[in-house]
Amino acid sequence: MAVTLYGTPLSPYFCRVWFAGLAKGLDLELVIGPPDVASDPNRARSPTGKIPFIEDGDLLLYESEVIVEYLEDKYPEPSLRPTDAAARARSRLVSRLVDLYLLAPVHALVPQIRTTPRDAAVVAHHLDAIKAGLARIDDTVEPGPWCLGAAPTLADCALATALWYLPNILRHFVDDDLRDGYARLTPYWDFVQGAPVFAEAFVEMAKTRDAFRRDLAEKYGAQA
Ligand SMILES: N[C@@H](CCC(=O)N[C@@H](CS)C(=O)NCC(=O)O)C(=O)O
Repeated sequence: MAVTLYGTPLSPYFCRVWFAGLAKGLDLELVIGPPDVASDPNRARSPTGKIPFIEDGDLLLYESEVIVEYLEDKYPEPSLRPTDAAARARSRLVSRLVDLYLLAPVHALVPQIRTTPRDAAVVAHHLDAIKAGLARIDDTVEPGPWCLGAAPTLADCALATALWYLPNILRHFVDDDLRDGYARLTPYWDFVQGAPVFAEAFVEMAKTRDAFRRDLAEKYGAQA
């Protein structure tokens, strides 16, 4: 029986699990909810009220990083874990940096999107944190061409999806692409957005994003 994954391609956490399934060649059954997560009725089944979560028989599991580790344990081959302990720790470190030092400050900006007037100090604080997070990740990865070498790891599932997601929020605050200008991260982003294994997923993610932006434009006009 297939593992069922709930969420939306607009969520970087959902996409992390989706990408892990793709990189492992797993046939995950996707249950796609509305891009506006607040209106997703499936959230009621998740203990945290958040997506993503998976169902695998009787097991309901949530938290994206825990889910991808579960998929690794259940389906060890092909492995998305580096073989030696130090490299494996670095892969986990990249995922942790993405969660705590990149996506956390990105999401902290969300309440400011439609606040008028915005709190300039709060916005500046979170933008600085995002830049610091990107710099830390840039120091940590070693693309070759995947973010930690010749083969994809769980770090790629976290990082590629977070990098894709950034402009969805940051376009409200900065004109520049904050992914530009890094010695390792920028060429990595160039590589991974063209990686054949994720190509169809990136197309679906862009379609979902564009449809959502059209909805927002109807609702909020120029401020969408
Ligand atoms: N740490 C969680 C974060 C999940 C998360 O924040 N999901 C968002 C969508 S991107 C959500 O469901 N938000 C709804 C809410 O917080 O009410 C994970 O890694 O799965």
